[in-house]
Amino acid sequence: ASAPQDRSALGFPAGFRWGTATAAYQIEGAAREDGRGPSIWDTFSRTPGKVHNGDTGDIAADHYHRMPQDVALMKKLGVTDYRFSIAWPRIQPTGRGPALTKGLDFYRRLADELLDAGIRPVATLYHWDLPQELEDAGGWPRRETADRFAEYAAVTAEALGDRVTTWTTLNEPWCAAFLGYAEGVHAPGRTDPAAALRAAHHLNLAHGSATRALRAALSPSAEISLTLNLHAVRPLTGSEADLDAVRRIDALGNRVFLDPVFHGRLPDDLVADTAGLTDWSFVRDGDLGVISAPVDSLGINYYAPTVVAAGSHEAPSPWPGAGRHVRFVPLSGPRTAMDWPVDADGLFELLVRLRDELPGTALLVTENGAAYDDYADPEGDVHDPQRVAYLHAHLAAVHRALAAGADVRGYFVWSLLDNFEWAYGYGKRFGIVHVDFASQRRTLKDSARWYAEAAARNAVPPLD
Ligand code: GBH
Repeated sequence: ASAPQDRSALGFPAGFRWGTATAAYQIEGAAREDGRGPSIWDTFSRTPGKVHNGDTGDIAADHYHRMPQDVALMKKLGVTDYRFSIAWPRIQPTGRGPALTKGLDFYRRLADELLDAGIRPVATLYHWDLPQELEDAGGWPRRETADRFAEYAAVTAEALGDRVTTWTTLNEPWCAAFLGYAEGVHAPGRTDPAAALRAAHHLNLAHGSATRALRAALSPSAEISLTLNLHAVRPLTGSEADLDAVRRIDALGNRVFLDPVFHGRLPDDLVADTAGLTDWSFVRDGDLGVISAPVDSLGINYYAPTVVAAGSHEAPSPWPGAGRHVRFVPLSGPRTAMDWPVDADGLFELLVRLRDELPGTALLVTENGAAYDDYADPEGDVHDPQRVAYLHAHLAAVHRALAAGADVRGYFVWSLLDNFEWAYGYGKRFGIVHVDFASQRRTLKDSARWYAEAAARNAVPPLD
């Protein structure tokens, strides 16, 4: 279902940002160094049965000790931007109080290395590593966590704002709230749908309060953003019942964040659909005004579309209140090693929707990529033709969206390095750079060379 194969290169607008992305817990390791406190992912991954193979992020890709080498790799690839996350428990080990100099120093050095290499640092403040003490005090379902986040944002931006001018508050609050507190497959592993809805609101509030703090701490030209994993939801058929299933998943997967942040309102249908779980009285007067503080761009993470029909699915589920109304329909066709379908049209659909719904908002594809089983030839070169094809198809979809008038400013491949893939541990590899986790040796995959060519030409090269 994709456009006919274009044999020539697809040119992108001048200044298009070609980035790579990572997250602190997935690559840094050094979990007990320089005063870093425990996060909910340390606790979760060390709990037997939660993560594939008992893997943890204790060592991960050892990026904390190999950061200059990893930046040198990106310089070699010629990327313009690097999206990384800051580990909150390196800055405030308990989620409160003064910032640790050693923690800030690591990210200062990272930013300096990037700037020296001509790469723009794009810092995400929260990619899921909540300080454990804040979870013990109630976690995201508790309102105070949003206040703590705004303080963390302020101290971090004050320390790094001279070097880092592009900031993202949260990565994928949907995952933090619904995989973490409703389905329980991510930290902290709770299965309480009502708590997950509270978490979603407090993540929105955290985003808004942090945006306010960032504006106060940063120069007026700083770029402030939020990254959402928006769902490209499609109905199985055009029936009214299937369209209602789409509406429900769109509310719980997309509008629960888009409407408060961009329109200062809660979706009425979401409130109605979840009435059996909560009355939403945790939303206080003024909250929606805080949450809708203007942002400079929206980050979208896209992997695969979602097809739904009227029906039901079992608990625990990440979809509070939708269990008796929605059935998830597996898409046929090729799949990645995650068993996620490959369908670049979903990315096009999302970008065109945002073109229409959020005119004037710059868009960034802050994550896109695929896990595949790579293979090394006798010379040790790592080949990943399926990843190259995946990236090609999705960048072609971005190109089509640009031609259709979507204001897409950049694309960040997930991920620079093979890393700790959350509940899947080290079993799934998303990197364009292979990591041998025994030796910590990095090897460019074919996809890295292909992506470097795209960045160099500012165009997507044809597949051969
Ligand atoms: C991102 O989350 C994370 O930000 C990143 O840290 C992570 O490593 C990366 O993706 C890869 O997983 O079953 O076909 O409906 C991704 C969130 C939510 C995307 C579940 C895929 C299911 C696809 N994911 N979703 S499907």
